[in-house]
Amino acid sequence: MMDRRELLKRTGLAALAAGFSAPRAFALEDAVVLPFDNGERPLVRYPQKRPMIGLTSRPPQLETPFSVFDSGPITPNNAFFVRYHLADIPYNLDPDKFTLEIKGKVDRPLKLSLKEIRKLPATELVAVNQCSGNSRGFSEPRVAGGQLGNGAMGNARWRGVPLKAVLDMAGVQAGARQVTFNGMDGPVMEPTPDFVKALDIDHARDGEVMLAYGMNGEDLPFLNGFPLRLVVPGYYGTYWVKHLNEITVIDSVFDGFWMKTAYRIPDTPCGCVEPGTAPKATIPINRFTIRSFITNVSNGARVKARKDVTLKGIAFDGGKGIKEVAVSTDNGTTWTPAKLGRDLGKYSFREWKLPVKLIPGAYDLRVRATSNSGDTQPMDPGWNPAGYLRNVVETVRVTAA
Ligand SMILES: Nc1nc2c(c(=O)[nH]1)N[C@H]1C(S)=C(S)[C@@H](COP(=O)(O)O)O[C@H]1N2
Ligand SMILES: [Mo]
Repeated sequence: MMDRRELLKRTGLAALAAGFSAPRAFALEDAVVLPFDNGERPLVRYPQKRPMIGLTSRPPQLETPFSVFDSGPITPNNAFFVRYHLADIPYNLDPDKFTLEIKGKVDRPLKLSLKEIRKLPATELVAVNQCSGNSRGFSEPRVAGGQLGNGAMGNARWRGVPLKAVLDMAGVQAGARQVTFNGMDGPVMEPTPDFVKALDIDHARDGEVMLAYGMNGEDLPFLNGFPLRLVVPGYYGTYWVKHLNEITVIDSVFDGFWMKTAYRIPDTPCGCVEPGTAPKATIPINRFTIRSFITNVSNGARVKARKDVTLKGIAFDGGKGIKEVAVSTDNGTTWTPAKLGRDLGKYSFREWKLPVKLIPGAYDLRVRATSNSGDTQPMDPGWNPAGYLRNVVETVRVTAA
């Protein structure tokens, strides 16, 4: 017998699947202009999402309108960005038939249903998910890849089970070196490599890496990985495999395309190289660089002169936690510490605010965060061929009048 809730859930999913296959799924509502050449983007509407900045439609890639980040430290599910590589997305998956397989160098290979996973002891963690290519559109010289503004990031409260718990159930064998993660999406054409990512075994068993089914108190939105995704706190989104159904423990270093060739950064202290040059050696991209943003005023805004104007925004890093956020209104000569908002954990956005009083004139407002380990943001952007790791001190130009 199917109860009412179950029925609603199923019909809801069917409607969702229909929404994705209907030609109207990609409807142009309006347009936005990101502040770089060729930055014109349509605002598009997808199931479970509010109008989002459309980058591509096959597969869907949606950027969060930046104003969303001024509405609080948690990014609403319906505004959370979407990134896919491959267009064969499992729109018709049946959560009742979904299984997660754990195999490879384990004593007891497992196949867990969603129900079984949801019965395991749950944990919650607030963490930022950010695409490696976030802000790539600002790279100078320009680089290939999705030309993103600053909206390929979001912060959510994730709920699920520690990956460690499931690996322990399966019994990782001696000699294990890495764990690979594969989701249900796949390439449309044979030669395109499937999207598979890997973590070192110790990282996979750190107790924080999570198999998440919940996001901000709801099921994951379909486009954010329903019914199960990997959450890798502090690490770039590329590791956060969606529609995750296959985990394999291996005794080697995984050499699939998306680890060995793609998503690599220069093996230099800054992860950057001389603009326009190729790195001599590369490593897989890993933890976020530290970043901060002003969210309540944007370029070209007019603010009241000779009155207290409260600037506010967000900061985050790869997991050391934010120690300080400071603001400069005089081109970086002096910096005033802002007041930090509630601490939602070291992987979360941290809100900040600061009242400033400006005499009439034009200003470059700058914001700079420092982490508990002393890492801070550079005044000049670093460059690498894929436009990764951008964390230059952001500037917002305003006029006080
Ligand atoms: N199955 C699957 N998972 C994936 C991807 C993908 O293409 N397929 N892209 C990854 C990348 S590069 C990013 S940035 C994040 C984005 O997560 P989101 O779409 O939920 O915002 O998903 C990751 N997980
Ligand atoms: Mo990404």
